[in-house]
Amino acid sequence: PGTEPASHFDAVIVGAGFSGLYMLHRLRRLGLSVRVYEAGGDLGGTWYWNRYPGARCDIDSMNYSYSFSHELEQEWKWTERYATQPEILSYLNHVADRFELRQDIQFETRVTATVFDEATNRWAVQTDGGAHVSARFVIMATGCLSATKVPDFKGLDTFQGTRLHTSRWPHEGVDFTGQRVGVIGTGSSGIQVIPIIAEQASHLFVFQRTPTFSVPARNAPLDPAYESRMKETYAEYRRKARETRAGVIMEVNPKSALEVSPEERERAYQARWEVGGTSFLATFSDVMANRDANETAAEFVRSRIRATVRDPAVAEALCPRDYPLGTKRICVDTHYYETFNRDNVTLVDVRASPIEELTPTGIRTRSAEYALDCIVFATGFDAFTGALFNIDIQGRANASLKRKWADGPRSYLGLSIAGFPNLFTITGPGSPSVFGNAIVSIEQHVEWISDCITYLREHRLECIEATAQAEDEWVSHVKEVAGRTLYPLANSWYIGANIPGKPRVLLPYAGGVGAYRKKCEAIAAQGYEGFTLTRAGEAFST
Ligand code: NA7
Repeated sequence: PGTEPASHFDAVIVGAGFSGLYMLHRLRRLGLSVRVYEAGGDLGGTWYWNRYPGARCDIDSMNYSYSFSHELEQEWKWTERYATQPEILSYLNHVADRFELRQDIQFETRVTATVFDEATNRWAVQTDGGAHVSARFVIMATGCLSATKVPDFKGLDTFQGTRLHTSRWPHEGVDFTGQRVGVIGTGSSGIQVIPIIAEQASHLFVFQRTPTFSVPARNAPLDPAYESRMKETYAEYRRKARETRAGVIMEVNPKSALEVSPEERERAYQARWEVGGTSFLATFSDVMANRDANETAAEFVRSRIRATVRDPAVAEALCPRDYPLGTKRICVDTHYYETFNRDNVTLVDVRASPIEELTPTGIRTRSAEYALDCIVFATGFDAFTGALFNIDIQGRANASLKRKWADGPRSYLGLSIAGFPNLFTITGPGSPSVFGNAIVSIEQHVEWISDCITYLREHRLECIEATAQAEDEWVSHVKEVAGRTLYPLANSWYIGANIPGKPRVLLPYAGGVGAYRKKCEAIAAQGYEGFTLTRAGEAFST
């Protein structure tokens, strides 16, 4: 950029989290002019916003990191098995410094609209700061869990105390000492923040609608021997991880949970429970595939809850029953269930007695009123589509993405959308991103997109766009694979059930990270099969 602010870019990237930062790095290496717009005051995306106490990744730190730079992965030192939010944020800042990324990012700027101009084959991009720029390519690195959700409770704005959302936590932190606090929500965010607030608050009320399955994290300082072993074989390890179902290497027991004796089953679950973390799901080969097998794992977790929580009625209320284990993302906790043994913690079952309204002084359920100084919403996100719909995206003939996706998202590979040329989504609906280690998917998407842009340049092509037929086939395939899983049995954000009125569609692709990668590679190798490629003035489909 010269002295005048540039208004034409090769690419605009929306978002400066894990996806946007790596996308910027790759496109700059191709020599493209790039501008990143980021709504937050600084980089980090998920790890910028989710600053609530106890926020950690549920994938272990040696896996939840970039693999694209050998030097980076060798020089960075994680301190714990599961990294905290501040540590992941400092890692991303280190990455930004190391690859000099900041200069192309404009913070505190939200993209409000982007419209495709068929005359010039360019996107016009508008921001809330009043900028109007144009770009050949637009890459949505907006994240699948970034648009926060606060339920539309009656009286929401009348509450006079402090109202917080886990994903919009004040940077200066919050001191709950001496306060009566209510937490609404018991998903991953709730189960992480609840034990910590309980240690500070005079009283904590946990408003639980659906009990969650949670396995212990068994977090610990990173073992230096493990770290050096991993670093010695990192390249090979990462290569193998990319081929797995979930982007992480897990020892999957090849046996069925139903073929072994009850004693062997119990021993196997207990062993994984002791190790901690999500590999509990791989205790048997069919835990995530067969309802009866799944029930044996679910019952094991319930037995652990009963063994941990002293009050039998509270323990029963904490036991999930109405969905298979793992079909809502399994939680990974540190002393979550134990927290309910504290005298200053009360579990409020809002399934039995729903929240009717917020009042100036607290929360009123159907059967009781709770006086509170602070309400923490751990109520999650409008996943996958929320952040995209917050932008007015218009493709050919000013067709709006929101209208196109009214009955559920439609894309080709979760990367590209018919009628929206040169627009890419990273971890978009129809991609496997959130099943397992998101970073593996993010790197794969970014590399696929940058290879695609390289291909267009080398072949002097101006536009790439998914064909309607390829999109239809992908949407059917995603749906067909979803139908073979247990995921549709839960009311989760995976399936849009947490947002009133949202179409019930399994948003991520459940066919596995490794298989998906192979498909994407094959499509590219065949000259971008299923896409229409346009040389200025002419078009041809492959
Ligand atoms: P989640 O997993 O969507 O959890 C949200 C929680 O909030 C969940 O327990 C919900 O209960 C509860 N909730 C939502 N709306 C209400 C209302 N109206 N009343 C009572 N309770 C409500 O969000 P998280 O932030 O915890 O985690 C999201 C992902 O981030 C996580 O899966 C990881 O991948 C990282 P419900 O189950 O809907 O009955």
